[in-house]
Amino acid sequence: MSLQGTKYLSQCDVDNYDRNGYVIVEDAFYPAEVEAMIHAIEAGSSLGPHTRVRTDAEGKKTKLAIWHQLGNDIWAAASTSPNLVNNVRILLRQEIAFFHGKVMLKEAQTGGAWEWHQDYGYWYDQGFLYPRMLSAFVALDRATRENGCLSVLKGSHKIGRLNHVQTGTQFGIEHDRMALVEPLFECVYCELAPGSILFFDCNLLHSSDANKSDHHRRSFITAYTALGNPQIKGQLCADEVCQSAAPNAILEAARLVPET
Ligand SMILES: O=C(O)CCC(=O)C(=O)O
Repeated sequence: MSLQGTKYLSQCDVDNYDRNGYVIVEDAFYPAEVEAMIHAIEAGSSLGPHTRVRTDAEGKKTKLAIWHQLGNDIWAAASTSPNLVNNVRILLRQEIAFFHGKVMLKEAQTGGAWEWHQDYGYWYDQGFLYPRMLSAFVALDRATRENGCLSVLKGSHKIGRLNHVQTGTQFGIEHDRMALVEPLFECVYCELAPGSILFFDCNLLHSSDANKSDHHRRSFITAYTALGNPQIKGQLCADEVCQSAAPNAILEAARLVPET
């Protein structure tokens, strides 16, 4: 479905999300907003101190920048964009808190894979009691099979949380269990145009291949929890209502909107 302005997910989209574990919203961000985010990545600005490297099973590296606090920059504006947070409220059917945001830098020819995993495989260990959580993957470059778009196992969120083991410097599903699970579900390659969003349940099995193309695959992923999801304290905290930014906040943060 396409947002075309300020439309939100319909009941049919929510039903599809419940059944399949994911839903795609095409063209949710305007090209100028996507360009502003790409520019922010290329300029380095606020991402530098948050950037880490993760290694896949074959030793290939992929970079990501992750933050758990909303600052006062383009990434805070993007993470709280109405297209994201109001649709997350619709999908979770309740008030939400921001958990974290990431910029994924899967570089041309070198960017590594992400092994099959569930986000709740990580987040359970980070102390969240209920899997009432989800991620939103926003394509900044076109995401294709060749450059390592996200693959999802449709409907696999219904299997519940599986154990994760270390593979490279990532965590993934145990090999023997994955061999059993994979043939049970349709694998969908989520090819996305820049500015499109893939919302997916925290128990949906997903992975992505290495980038074998000459084009970067940069994306922006934000994670949210239902507000009030009990959490073991002393860990990463997500317990404040996530406010929605103004519709033009991304362009304002990039100083592309003239002051009046
Ligand atoms: O960016 C990717 O290719 C995979 C990211 C991912 O699986 C995740 O953040 O959970």
